[in-house]
Amino acid sequence: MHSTFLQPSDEVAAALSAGGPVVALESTIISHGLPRPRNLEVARELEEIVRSAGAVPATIAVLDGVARAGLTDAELERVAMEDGLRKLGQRDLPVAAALKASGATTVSATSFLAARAGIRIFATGGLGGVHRGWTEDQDESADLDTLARTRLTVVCAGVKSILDVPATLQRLETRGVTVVGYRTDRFPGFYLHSSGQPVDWRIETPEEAAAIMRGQDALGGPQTALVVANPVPAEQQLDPELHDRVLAEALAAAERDGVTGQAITPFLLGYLVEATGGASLEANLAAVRGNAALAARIAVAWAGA
Ligand code: PSU
Ligand code: MN
Repeated sequence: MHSTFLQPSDEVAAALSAGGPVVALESTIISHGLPRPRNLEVARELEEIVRSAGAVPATIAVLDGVARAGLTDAELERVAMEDGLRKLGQRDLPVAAALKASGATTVSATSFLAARAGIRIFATGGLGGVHRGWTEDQDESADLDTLARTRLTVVCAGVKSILDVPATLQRLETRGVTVVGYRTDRFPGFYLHSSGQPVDWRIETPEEAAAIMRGQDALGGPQTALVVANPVPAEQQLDPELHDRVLAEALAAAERDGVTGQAITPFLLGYLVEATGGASLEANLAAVRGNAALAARIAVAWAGA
């Protein structure tokens, strides 16, 4: 990719060349995953969380055909508020570049761009994955494929609970993506503290994450990601009974309205926010805040290593 397509901010470029801690943040959660105007507050808050833990935030988005890593406040506002902003997966990036389009980047596009920029740690809410009903429509997020061939650490609250979580975990295993639970033996459930699925490895500290990253590099082999699955605290999770009931309604509504493709994830998340009276939003935000904080601590441990 030509260097003029990917432009880190001066602050991010300086931190990277000094070997300092940097955390990539994605923008689709801001533009398509959260309601306005709260999304803009959240975008700013996540950057602040990263800063207060001693790392430099690099929110990634494509603006007028240029991929930026590290946004000004005016650019952050565009991502949060601009109508018609596209949702860009990795495969959409060359088109956005060629057509000078603007768009928010998903986990797949953000991971790809972060790695290209030299950023090793990335925080998000929940990964995309294998959708329920995949035997019918083969809908599997490009997030999984990118993580199978990108050397990056992503801190997340598991995968979105709107997905087929066991199938997604199987795919991560098949594709060779390393997964560890952060202070948990259960894979997190995005809005829920636990998905009910086990996770094979458990770590207790950011330093252990950094040590695994060194191990990845020392071993060589395929450039796979490390997923650090960090659950939302149990006291901030969505009530599981409410979650299950409203999610069933949301899935039925998506089916009835014929929602498919890129629209399905924003549709389901939006439905949950409405139907839980904002409770799912609070759980989602608690998860993302925790992930940004942990990612910053891992970045600090990694930079000091
Ligand atoms: N995490 C959240 N909210 C979101 C997302 C992640 O808390 O909206 C976004 C990410 O950008 C992820 C995308 O890559 O949802 C998955 O979309 P799809 O299922 O269409 O691949
Ligand atoms: Mn999809």
